[in-house]
Amino acid sequence: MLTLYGAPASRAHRVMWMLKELEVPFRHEPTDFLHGGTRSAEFLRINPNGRVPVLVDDGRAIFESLAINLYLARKFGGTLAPADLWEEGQATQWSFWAVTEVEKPLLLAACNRFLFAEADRDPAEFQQMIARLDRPFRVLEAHLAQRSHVLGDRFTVADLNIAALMSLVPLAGIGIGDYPHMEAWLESCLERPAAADWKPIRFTVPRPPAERMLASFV
Ligand SMILES: N[C@@H](CCC(=O)N[C@@H](CS)C(=O)NCC(=O)O)C(=O)O
Repeated sequence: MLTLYGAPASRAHRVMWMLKELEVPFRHEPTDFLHGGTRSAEFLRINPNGRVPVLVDDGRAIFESLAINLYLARKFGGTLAPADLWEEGQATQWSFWAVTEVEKPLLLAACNRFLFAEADRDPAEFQQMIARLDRPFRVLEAHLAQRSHVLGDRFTVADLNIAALMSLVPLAGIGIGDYPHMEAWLESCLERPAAADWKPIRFTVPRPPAERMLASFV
C-alpha cells in the first residue's frame, strides 16, 4: 500500500499527478506544511527533512518529489516509464535539470507574482528571475523543436516531472510565447486529465530574509 503525504497545493501535486497517470490507488495524508504539519516528531520520523511530499511504500519512505516519480515509473512501468537504460538516464538528467536550472528562479518569480503577500512582491526581482529562466527555457525549446516530448514521441515521467514543476508558469501568468514549442508542449502536458486535479493555491508565504533567500523556502 502507498501513502502520500502532502497537500495538493504543494510539491506533492507532482506525485499525485504521477499516481493518477498510473492509476495506482494510494492513501492520502494532506499534511499542512505551512502550519507545522511537517515538523511534528511523528512526521520527522517519516521524512527527517520536514518536507512534503514523502511517499511510504510498504513501510519504507522515499522523499524528493521528482525522485519519487522516477521510482514510481520504475515500479509500475507502462508507457510513462523509461523504455531502456538510455531513456532512464535521460529522464534522470531532465529531472535534475528541472530542479537545478529552473525551479529556484521560477519559484521566486511566482512568489513575486502571487505567493508572497502583495507588500512583499518585488517587480524588479520578478524580471531578474525571468531573465535567469531564459537560458534553461531556450535549452528546452531547442530540444522540443526536434521532438514532441522530452524522450521522443510519447508522454513520459520526464515530461511529467518538468511540466509539474513548470505548472507555476500559467499560475504566475508568465508569458512563454518566445518559446513556442515549449509553450505548446507545456499546455498539452497540463491539459492531461490526471494533471488537473489539484486545488488552486490560496495562501501566501512570508518573504524570507535576504540571507536565507537562496535556501528552499516554500
Ligand atoms: N526538493 C523537495 C522540496 C520539498 C519542499 O520544500 N516542500 C515544501 C512544500 S512545497 C515543504 O514541505 N515545506 C515545509 C518546510 O520547509 O518546512 C521536493 O521536491 O520534494
